[in-house]
Amino acid sequence: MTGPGIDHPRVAVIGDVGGHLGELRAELARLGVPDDGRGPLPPGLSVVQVGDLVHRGPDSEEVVRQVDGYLRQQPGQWVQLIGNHEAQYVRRAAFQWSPALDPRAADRVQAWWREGLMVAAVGLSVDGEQLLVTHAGVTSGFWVSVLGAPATVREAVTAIRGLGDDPALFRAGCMMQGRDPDPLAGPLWAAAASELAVSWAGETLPFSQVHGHSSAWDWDAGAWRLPPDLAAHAHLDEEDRHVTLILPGGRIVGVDPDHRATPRSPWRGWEAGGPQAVVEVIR
Ligand SMILES: [Mn+2]
Repeated sequence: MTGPGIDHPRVAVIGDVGGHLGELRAELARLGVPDDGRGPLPPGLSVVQVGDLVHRGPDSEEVVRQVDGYLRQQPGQWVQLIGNHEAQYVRRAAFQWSPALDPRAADRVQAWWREGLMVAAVGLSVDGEQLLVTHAGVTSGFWVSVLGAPATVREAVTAIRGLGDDPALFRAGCMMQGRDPDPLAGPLWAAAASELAVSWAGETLPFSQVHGHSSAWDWDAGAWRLPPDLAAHAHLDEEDRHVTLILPGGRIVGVDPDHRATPRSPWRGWEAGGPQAVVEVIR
């Protein structure tokens, strides 16, 4: 049953938090979490956090502690995706980051992965639109060559989770290698413009996607990182700090607020649902 006054189902996809506890709590408070965003998730609200919870800001350990509470106490309402910064703690580190998480927080992140509380993909169905949510997005090359071109979000989620610890999942692209775009950059690393968006140019998306990690818009330069033919189909939402690329078959929504050592403002999660909406989380 849904309707006014009832806690209707809704989903919020929260972008890269980067260790900014105050930013996470402010957004959770806005979504209805009591005690200034420290309390339990309210009925009806599901949160998907796209990964990169940690590292850039000052409070990574406390961010991990709060999320650990949701994953342990309200696992049906918090979906934690793995980002390249969490991957540092579940396998051999791909890059140097200082300061690293303290051992207790690192152990928690490792346990999330081991216990299946942190995953690489989740699906959403919102009023019939199917959206795949991953940290960095699934490129056309990865979709075909690694996943076998699944037609539905449900199949894509199953295929990505079935990869387990396969190195293909963790394959870094141009952001690590610093050179040409890699058509097989994995969904923890694909660069939003040169690897993700460009890979789908001229293709038909099998389904929509939501991702964090990086943005097709350069917030500092105030310019698209996209070639002009793709930029013509891209939309910027400066209030929410979202970027949407409309392509045949669906859309690709980027929700990374691009927090650095200092957080960006304003920003918001990407929300779906409402009194009339039909929302399903596809795990
Ligand atoms: Mn990332």
